Amino acid sequence: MGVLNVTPDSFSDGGRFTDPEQAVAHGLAMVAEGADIIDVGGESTRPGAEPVDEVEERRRVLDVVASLAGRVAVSIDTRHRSVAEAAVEAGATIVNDVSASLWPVAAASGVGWVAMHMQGDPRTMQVAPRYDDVVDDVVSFLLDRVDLARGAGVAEVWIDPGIGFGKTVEHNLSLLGRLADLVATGVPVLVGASRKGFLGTLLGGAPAEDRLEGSLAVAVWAAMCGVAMVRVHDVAATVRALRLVGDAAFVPATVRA
Ligand code: PMM
Repeated sequence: MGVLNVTPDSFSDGGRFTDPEQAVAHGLAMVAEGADIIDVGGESTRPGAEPVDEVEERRRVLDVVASLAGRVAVSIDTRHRSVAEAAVEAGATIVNDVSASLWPVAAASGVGWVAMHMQGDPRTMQVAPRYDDVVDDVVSFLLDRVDLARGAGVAEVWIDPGIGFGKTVEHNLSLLGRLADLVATGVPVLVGASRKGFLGTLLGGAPAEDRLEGSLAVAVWAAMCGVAMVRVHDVAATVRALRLVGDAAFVPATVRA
């Protein structure tokens, strides 16, 4: 899944793709690099971000979704019902829902749905995140949401631990270390760690544009844990890394499968 943030203020690519033509071109470039899905978002959810007016969010994303849909599978990254509905109308086939609350939109329109875990909201989520056991808490939250969505008739459901959303570095590492627990639920798992802040911390303070090795390491680790999809900015490098490991003779066939 290639990240296409049509926002002025996302932490790593904010402001680069606010022009719809540039955004579509970047989306198609990621497809050429090997992305299967383009994830279009019009509201930054970075820590501390202020909410965006839904009219403005729709204005940012709809033309881009409409241009890309039909050429590639498009997901809409939003926590707002009206944005999800309009994007599906424009051709998006997955609602990538960082609020884990929009399954009724997916149920009503017959599209896929990603339930991502977040503690709190983007403005305050990094202030003092707390869990009993972060992995158990996240898994049980997500499984509750999966039941609700499936009960409402959503056929394609994904779960995502929400790396960086109300989580300390230790919380993120616990979730990544126990990705097998999420995979064991049997629900396909999506992980988005690309260029995130905890990688900067682990890489000795590296800025967002200098976290490629960390992003690739996590993508490869996630795939080897059985994660079905990774959400990334650096599509070409990620596809190369995943193919290298997936095709490499040193990886036992049982692990590759
Ligand atoms: N992370 C961001 C935005 N949307 N969606 C899912 N499903 N999982 C994520 O981890 C996720 C997301 C924030 O990252 P960005 O600002 O680089 O888009």
